[in-house]
Amino acid sequence: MSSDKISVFKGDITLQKVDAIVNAANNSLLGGGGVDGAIHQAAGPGLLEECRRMNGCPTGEARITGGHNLPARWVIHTVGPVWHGGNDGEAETLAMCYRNCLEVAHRHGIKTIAFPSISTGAYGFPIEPASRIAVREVKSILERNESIEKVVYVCFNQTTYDCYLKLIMNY
Ligand code: AR6
Repeated sequence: MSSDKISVFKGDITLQKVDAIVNAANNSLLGGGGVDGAIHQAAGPGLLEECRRMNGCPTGEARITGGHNLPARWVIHTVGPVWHGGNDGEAETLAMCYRNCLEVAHRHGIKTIAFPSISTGAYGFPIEPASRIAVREVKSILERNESIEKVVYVCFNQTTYDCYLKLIMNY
């Protein structure tokens, strides 16, 4: 399903043929479970080697590496907030993840990018508010920035897919 430059896809982000895929990483950038584990698995050991040289990433920021064995040329790693009930600045930090990823993408001339649903797995951010933030932030940047041509939200399960789809259709 797509609305202008934004689309929603159900499946595995590691298979996306886009310029960059986003990784929902942790502060160490040294891999983990969920989408992070899947990306490292598909990219191969070269990704971990490159990540080791980055010295981690603060929450809300983004770092870029090559895609190694992935179809995507780049991986943009961001660290979402851990959900602590919602009064700990989680919403603003999650918004920063999307903004910083698109800022890094813009600086590298990336035109097509795929996002997973950051923070809504192991980090426990509820999907409804998280998807609203994801769509709001991306839309607002695309309105001001002509360089990014396509953003795909890659949803790994039906609930996540339904949430994003509803939001995209209502925009
Ligand atoms: N493609 C797309 N989405 C996926 C994939 C995949 N292959 N695999 C899982 N997801 P999570 P977080 C979805 O837990 O909440 C890691 O251990 C998943 O269903 O991957 O930001 C890191 O190292 C969910 O909807 O990321 C951190 O320690 C979404 O991706 C921590 O987890 C995010 O779930 C980060 O937690």
